[in-house]
Amino acid sequence: MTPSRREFLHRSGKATLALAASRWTGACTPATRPTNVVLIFTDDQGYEDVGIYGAKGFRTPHLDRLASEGMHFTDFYASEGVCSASRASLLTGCYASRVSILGALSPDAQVGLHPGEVTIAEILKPLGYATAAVGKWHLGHGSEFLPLRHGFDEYFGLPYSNDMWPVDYDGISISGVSQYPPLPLIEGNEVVETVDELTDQDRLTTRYTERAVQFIDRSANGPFFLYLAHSMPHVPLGVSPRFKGSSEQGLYGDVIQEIDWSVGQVLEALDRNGIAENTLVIFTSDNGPWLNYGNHAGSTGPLREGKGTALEGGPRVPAIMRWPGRIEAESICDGLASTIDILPTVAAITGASLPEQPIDGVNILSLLELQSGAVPRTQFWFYYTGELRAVREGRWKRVFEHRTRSYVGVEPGADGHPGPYEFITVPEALYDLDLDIGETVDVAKQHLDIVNRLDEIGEVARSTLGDRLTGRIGSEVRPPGRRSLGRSDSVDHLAARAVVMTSTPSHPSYPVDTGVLVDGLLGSADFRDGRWVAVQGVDFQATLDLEASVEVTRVSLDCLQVQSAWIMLPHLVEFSVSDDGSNWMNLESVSTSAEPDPSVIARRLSSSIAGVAARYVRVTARNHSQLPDWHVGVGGEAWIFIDEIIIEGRPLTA
Ligand SMILES: [Ca+2]
Ligand SMILES: [Ca+2]
Repeated sequence: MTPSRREFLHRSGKATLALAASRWTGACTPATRPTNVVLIFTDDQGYEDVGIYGAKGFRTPHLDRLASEGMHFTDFYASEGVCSASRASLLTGCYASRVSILGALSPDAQVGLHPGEVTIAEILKPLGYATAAVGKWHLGHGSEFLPLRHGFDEYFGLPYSNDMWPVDYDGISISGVSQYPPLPLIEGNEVVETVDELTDQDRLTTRYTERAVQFIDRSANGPFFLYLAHSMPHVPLGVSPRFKGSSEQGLYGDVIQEIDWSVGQVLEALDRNGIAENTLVIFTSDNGPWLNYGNHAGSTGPLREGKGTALEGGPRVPAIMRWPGRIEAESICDGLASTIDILPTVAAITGASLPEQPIDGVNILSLLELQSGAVPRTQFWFYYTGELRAVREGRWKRVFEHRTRSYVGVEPGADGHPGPYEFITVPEALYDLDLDIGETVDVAKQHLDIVNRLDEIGEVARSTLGDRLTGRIGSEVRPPGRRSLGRSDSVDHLAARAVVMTSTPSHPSYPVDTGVLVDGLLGSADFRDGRWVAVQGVDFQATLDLEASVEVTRVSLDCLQVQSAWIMLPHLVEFSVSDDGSNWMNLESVSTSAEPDPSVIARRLSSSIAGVAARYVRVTARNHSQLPDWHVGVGGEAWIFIDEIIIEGRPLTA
């Protein structure tokens, strides 16, 4: 392995830390004004895609200035290499698995950041901070999840990724059926425009910047928190005309140069208002580059793989923090730190209260202040969509065997078109990131004691936050916010707590006890909420024993439809009742038609009868088995998701 520039940075960083610590004697005066916080978050910007980190083919003078006036980090991690998970962590100080925001939420997602989760904006509000979110949100797009519900006074931006739109890779609108609705631009909770063309994408960075600067100008007198989350440089790339062709690299470089200009505008606004001294500015990225986009993707430098992986190129990102008078100029931090540490650090700086619920972040003020020997973060857990793929302690990274996307050995796309992924199994290994930042040499055999210790850390992670690789359920996982189906959460009826016998258990991917069918609780729009019994490609039958005869007047079955997730209403539901368990009386069946319908609904399918004495009730839900012709998954196995079997009537009078 040839020594990389990163290794050089690493070594020089240690020297700088040591030097700085000796002349940094804590002589700073206490801030007389509250500290403002500006958090700039870019999308898919690679570890190397800032001048000071080694960018090639474009320049970032404003980011480099930010670093020269503050600190930049060599070992800083977004929580996961994917958008929604990363953002949930940034704003809550929690690993994404703790708050159950996994992957990248799609426009038909029925979950979002739980309204009870506490964000950076929410810890600052009680202190009188003005708060604004500008740009990409991606933590749920319904008004119940948008920034105004999470502590922000104002919001302007896209609710999810800018490629979730009905436009093809050439920028041409898709004429037929698209997976995606028009891409909304949101002000507050309202859609004010749609982003329909590449020229609309071109304006996003400048429009976000104008909003951010307006907010700073308006809020300069009081403390404020600005969260500026650029949609760029996520594909499809867009750049304003004055930056088009401005870099040697091409469009990606142009886009970064406009983001850099944006950073300069923010810094200028702080200077103009005389508040640079009492403002902490943080710049980082949500995950590594989407490498199969070739010249429309960034670079990880020496790191292995990129976005969508738990190898270093996925979560390790550039990070710069400036806080004049408190963070030494031109300092470099090679301590372990993460986006999840920003919330507790901001809390420590501002005196805000931490959330009452447990979080995973730690206060890294000691790193910012170059306190000698400070190691506020000793470990990092590399989750990806619920899988614990690796853990790090100090210089050591223990990778657990897992399947992953890979960009190695496949030809990337170009000019806005993606190339394919490879999928590989990464074997378990131990890497020494200080000597081998590229994760190339497994040193597990030479360090069995370290392997054992990191395996124990992995076990702690699994028991706390779960692990889909080993089928573990975490004891501290909290649920996501779930979109309401606009109805009560519970229902009272005669079959509550009846004995249930079913033709099949719920599918192993949705391991739900069939007792949920009569627990009086109704499922939400989130089919993963643990309240729906799921079967794929087969019919489902349940027989209830009410343990005594009752007078039944109506039998109903609650069924979910999420066609985009291949969940259909049963095409037929049959009902029958019996008083002795052998003589059955069929009630009227209910059929549904399988028409295209994008709405996520729960339909209660019912059959009424004149009061009949019955102790047993049987419900049979007939599946489509195969998805119909019009469905994108035509011929594939359809799912049905069913929940409560509701028995109405009255007890028999003696
Ligand atoms: Ca991203
Ligand atoms: Ca139920």
